[in-house]
Amino acid sequence: MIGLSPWRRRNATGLCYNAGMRFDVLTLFPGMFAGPLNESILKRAIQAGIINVVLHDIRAYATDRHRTTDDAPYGGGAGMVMKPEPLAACIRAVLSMAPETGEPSQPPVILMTPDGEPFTQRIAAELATCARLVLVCGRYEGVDERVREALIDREISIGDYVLTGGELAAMVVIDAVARLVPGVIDAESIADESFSDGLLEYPQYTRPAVWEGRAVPPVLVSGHHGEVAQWRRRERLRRTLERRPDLLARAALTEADRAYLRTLGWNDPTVGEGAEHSAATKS
Ligand code: 6GU
Repeated sequence: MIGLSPWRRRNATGLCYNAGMRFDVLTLFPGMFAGPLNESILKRAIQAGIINVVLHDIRAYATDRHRTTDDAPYGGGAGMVMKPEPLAACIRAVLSMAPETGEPSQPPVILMTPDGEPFTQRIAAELATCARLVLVCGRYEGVDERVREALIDREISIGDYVLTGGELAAMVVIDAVARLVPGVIDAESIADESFSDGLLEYPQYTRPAVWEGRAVPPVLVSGHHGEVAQWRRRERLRRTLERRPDLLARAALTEADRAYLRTLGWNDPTVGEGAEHSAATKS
């Protein structure tokens, strides 16, 4: 285990954030985590002591000779269910492991499961304010419901498809949360990115200026910072309208944004009879 003292600070906005963060992962397959944690940004953050990932093998908490962790479902049906005893013993053992210093409360215990709450950037940001998270990876057809009732605080899914287990989903959560922990990547990339303001990203280009006959948009090499900013904003709006029009309803849009979107055929929900009616009833 890499030593790390999770402690909390408050920034100017009064929000809690961490100087470091610990993830405890409970899994039957700890080997699945070696690849993602040993490359690139997560590797560097772990080496720097900014994040700490502690893997716990649920099978080590099985007490029978065969170290059984699953059993057939009551009522019949296909597949196997994770037995309550080894999983509960593992969760309780992890919760009893004293944090190194200063942690104010018990960490949330989160079950990775396809019937959980859909994971979003908003949830990633919320989880990134925790000093410590406990991620439980479900396997087989599911987890005994009584363990969920007794020991699980929250259930998260990473999308509407079925994985063979929660391990890849836990890695997705660790990756999305870890990059929001101060010091893991530079703050500017976070502030700038898709989803933080509800719009998709603008297209990016790097050298050469012409590649296989395709030129970079001239505005980007013009040196006019104001025009570059306007072009990028419009590209974000155009892309979001084309690919994810559902996001526009919740995006932070200026009047200029709305005017531009209308030139692209967007149906502005604040313009028209419904909006006029609600404005009239409010005043
Ligand atoms: Cl968290 N687990 C599994 N097994 N499948 C999933 C998932 C989680 N999220 C989406 N599909």
